[in-house]
Parts: sequence; structure tokens; C-alpha cells
Amino acid sequence: MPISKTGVEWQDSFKTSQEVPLRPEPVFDVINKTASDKAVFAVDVGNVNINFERLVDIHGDQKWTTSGQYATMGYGLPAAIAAKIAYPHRDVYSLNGDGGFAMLMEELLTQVKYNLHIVNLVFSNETLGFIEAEQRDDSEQPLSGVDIPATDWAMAAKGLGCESYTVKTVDDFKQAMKAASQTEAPVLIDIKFTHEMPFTTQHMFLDPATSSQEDIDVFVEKYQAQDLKPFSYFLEQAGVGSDAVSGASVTEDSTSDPAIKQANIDATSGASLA
Ligand SMILES: Cc1ncc(C[n+]2csc(CCOP(=O)(O)OP(=O)(O)O)c2C)c(N)n1
Ligand SMILES: [Mg+2]
Repeated sequence: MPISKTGVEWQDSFKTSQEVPLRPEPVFDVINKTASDKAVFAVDVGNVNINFERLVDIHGDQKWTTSGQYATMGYGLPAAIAAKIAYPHRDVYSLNGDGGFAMLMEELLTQVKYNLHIVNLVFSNETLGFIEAEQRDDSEQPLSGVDIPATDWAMAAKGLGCESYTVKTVDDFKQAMKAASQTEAPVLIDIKFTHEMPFTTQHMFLDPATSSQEDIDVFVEKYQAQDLKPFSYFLEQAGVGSDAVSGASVTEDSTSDPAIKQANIDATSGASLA
């Protein structure tokens, strides 16, 4: 019996979640189990990157691409078209937030026109999520300009000539992925997705040495993080003082420098999930 779950085990524990709107872990679990060894994933920009990079299990000869340097939203659909032309015999998926999808959704017409069998996934969280998370966590400003109206993307895609599905549950998604594998047409799957932001690793309130109990309680409840331990816990288990990692050169005097103080906190407060 492990004394505590690691970040990855904790993350995996949500794979079987039946929560609706859907959490990312069960959705990616289906993708991991369904996509062939030669699948290609074209990933748009936003929280979809965070979820993809945390949860996808690239295996076999799979390939993936995203707009890494410029973080250009609207990348998913054209990248998937390029992938399908380059690799006509591979299964190609585009993975998009609803905001990024809305930017270049007319590219479904190109997929239809050239009869490209691409499976386009839209994670409908009704927000420019990545920016919402920034507004919440970084600037703590009132949310502004991030909400996206609830939209029937499947109906819109149908109008553009695609086969399309709306999924609200894990079973819906499994069925839609199965149906998508049995057609030659372009497919759109609108995944009604959680409005919660991905787990933040930027400010983790887990360590009583650096956070108030109130902050820890709020954080743990919000992320169902009862099984997560702060990094200092693992150092103690290993018999290593947290000073050894946070920098022995940081003295009592130097902590009056706010930058060093913050670095000290960052180094000791919960790095249990990368
Ligand atoms: C062309 C462009 N405009 C704006 C941005 C800034 N930006 C980065 S992520 C993001 C929001 C993405 O929203 P969505 O596609 O709905 O994905 P989510 O984060 O909700 O998964 C924005 C506006 C960008 N990267 N590229
Ligand atoms: Mg979104």
C-alpha cells in the first residue's frame, strides 16, 4: 500500500470519472485506447495543449504537432489537413478548443471538398480557457472577454457537410469515436467539456510551511487534491532537508529580497505534479 499517490497516479485516478460535463482524463483515456499506432494528432492552442501534453500517451508510430513557437490559435484544422495530405493512410485527428476551432472552422469545407477523413475534436468549455486561467491565477482581474456562447458545433459542421456528433458522456464519446472510424468522411465531434480550468502547477497550496491552512483547504477541495502531498513531504521521506533543494545559499538575511523569497517558496511548495 503506497503511503501517498504520486502526481501521475493522482491524475490517473480521474480516468474513470463519470462527471459531466466531461473531465479531460476520461476523454483522453478513450483517445489513447482508440487511436491507432500510426495516428497523427494536430493540436490547437490553449488548455487543449495542457491536457494533451499531460494526458496523451503517444505510442507506436504516432505523431503530433502543435504551434509551439508562436502559439497560433486556429492551427489545428489546417495542420490536420496538411497531415492527412502528407500521410493519407494514417488516421488524423485535430484537437481544438471551441475558441480556436471558431477561428478556422471554415476549413471543414476544405476537408469536405477534398474528401479528407479527419476526425476533428472540439473541447467545448464555453470559454477562452487558457486566457481565463491567466486572468484568474496571474492578474486576479475580473474575467473579461473570455466567454464563448454555448454553441451547437455539430449542427454547424453538419451544415458544412461533415458527419458530426455531440457527446456529453464517456459512452457517447466512445460511440462517436467508433462511428468516426467507420466512415471515410470528415467528422466533427463536439465534446461538451468541463468549464473548470486544468490543475494549476503555478501556485500550488499544499505545504503548511508556506501556505495558510485556509488556502490549502480551498485548493485541495477545488482540485480534489486530498491525495497530493507537497514536495517537502517527499524530501522528508527521502531523508533530505528541503534546504538542500531550495538552495543552501539562501540565508535568513537574504529572504528579505522578495524575489529570493518567492524562489524559496516555489522550490519547496508542492512540485508533486510536473
Ligand atoms: C491567433 C491567436 N489569438 C490569440 C491567442 C491567445 N490565446 C492563447 S490560448 C487562447 C484561448 C484558447 O481558447 P480555446 O480555443 O477555447 O481553448 P481552451 O483554452 O478553452 O481549451 C487565446 C485567446 C493566440 N495564442 N493565438
Ligand atoms: Mg475553450
